[in-house]
Amino acid sequence: MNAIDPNPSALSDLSRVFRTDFQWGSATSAAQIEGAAALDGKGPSIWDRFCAEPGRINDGSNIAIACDHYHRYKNDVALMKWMGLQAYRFSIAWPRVQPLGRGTWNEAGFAFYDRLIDELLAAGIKPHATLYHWDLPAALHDEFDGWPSRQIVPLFADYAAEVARRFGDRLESISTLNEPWCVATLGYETAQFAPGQTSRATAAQVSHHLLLAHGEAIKAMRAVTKCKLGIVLNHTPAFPADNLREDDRRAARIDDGLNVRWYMDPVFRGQYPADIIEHLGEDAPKIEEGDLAAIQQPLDFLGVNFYTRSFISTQSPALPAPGKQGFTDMGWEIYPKALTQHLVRITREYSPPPIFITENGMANADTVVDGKVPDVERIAYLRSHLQALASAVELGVDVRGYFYWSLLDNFEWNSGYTKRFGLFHVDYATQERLAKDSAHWYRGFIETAKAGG
Ligand code: IFM
Repeated sequence: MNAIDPNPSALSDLSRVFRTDFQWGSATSAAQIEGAAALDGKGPSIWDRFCAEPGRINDGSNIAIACDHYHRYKNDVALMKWMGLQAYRFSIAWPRVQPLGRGTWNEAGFAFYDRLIDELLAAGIKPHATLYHWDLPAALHDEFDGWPSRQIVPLFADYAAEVARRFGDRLESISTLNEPWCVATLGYETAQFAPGQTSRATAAQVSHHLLLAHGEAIKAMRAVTKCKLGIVLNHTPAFPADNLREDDRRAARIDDGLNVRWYMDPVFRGQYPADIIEHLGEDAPKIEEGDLAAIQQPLDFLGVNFYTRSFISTQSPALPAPGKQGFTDMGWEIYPKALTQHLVRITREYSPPPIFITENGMANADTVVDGKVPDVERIAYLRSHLQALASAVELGVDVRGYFYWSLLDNFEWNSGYTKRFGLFHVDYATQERLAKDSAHWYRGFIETAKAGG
């Protein structure tokens, strides 16, 4: 029974909507929590570099220590077990297991993930690994510019196959990429993320190389493992601010094309959307014969990361998002209804394989009050998004799992440590973890779900 929820019977009705084998989990990524940035043979990543460039990270911080999960993973798995998590999504730092991004493997790096996976399995938690959550080995960037170069494609496939060969029998799933839209657009067009470049043409080429690397990695992994394989895409559905304005509708369609269809169409239909190719004009990527067939590999699941919607206004000044349910500490509108609508839409348009919500969560200005973190906003966010997910399931969407982002407060990329997404509060000075009220709520919800609602 959930001690901090005023309406436990509603919770049990909610949890009953989901399959009995539904996986309730939480997610993190290597660069954001591990620390140990130069330990045991790990090579530098482009994010280690980016943090060292003045002005790139809002609070001037870096990822040298982060949540020190590298040393505290046993404790962190114990926290997951306490919460009753059935699944945990983490990422493997490519430069930890292959410091130069090619050539020699770093056995000490693999040993860390080996210990982590064993610890999770011993706790009854299914491990879901992601191969690329943005920490490219810096050596690949130095040597030939990283993702803008096609040379990276076979190197990523080699790395993927090696991970699959070593861990495929113990992992529940392997995702190739996390949020390629962010890698390409924020890393190479808007310069908010590493490596901080500002060219739309480069970003478009990067997106193509990411997708190609995904396809080649899936092929290489299929040859060595039976583990379930997929990709994780961030979807921010676009809504015209004024449905009666053709400009708004057209702009929303382009936004959707760049964020959703640019990745979904090649992965599930083997083609890029024609309107976006036209929109990019001379900046459209160079695509070689056979590339699209290579990208369109059969997948076992689709990971969807959902946080908010885009509210598209072409007026000047632009109409602001209404935010009737508020905004998160990132300034993102809370709009759970879009989750239902979007899942129904992609199911209808793409007939994807089973879906996992691989990320969903909110940043909140949490503070510790008398030894507790009363994050009522996060409980409301979590509850409303689980309700939206349940509605999608009732409308026929095949969803198999949900991962709250994130287990711990952690390094929020260019926002540094100023944004707290965690179910556990982290005191970065002491590395003490404290279960927020939302962690207690999620624990109660999972307990209800496990008991059959
Ligand atoms: O922290 C990130 C994560 O690394 C990728 N998806 C969005 C999260 C919140 O911004």
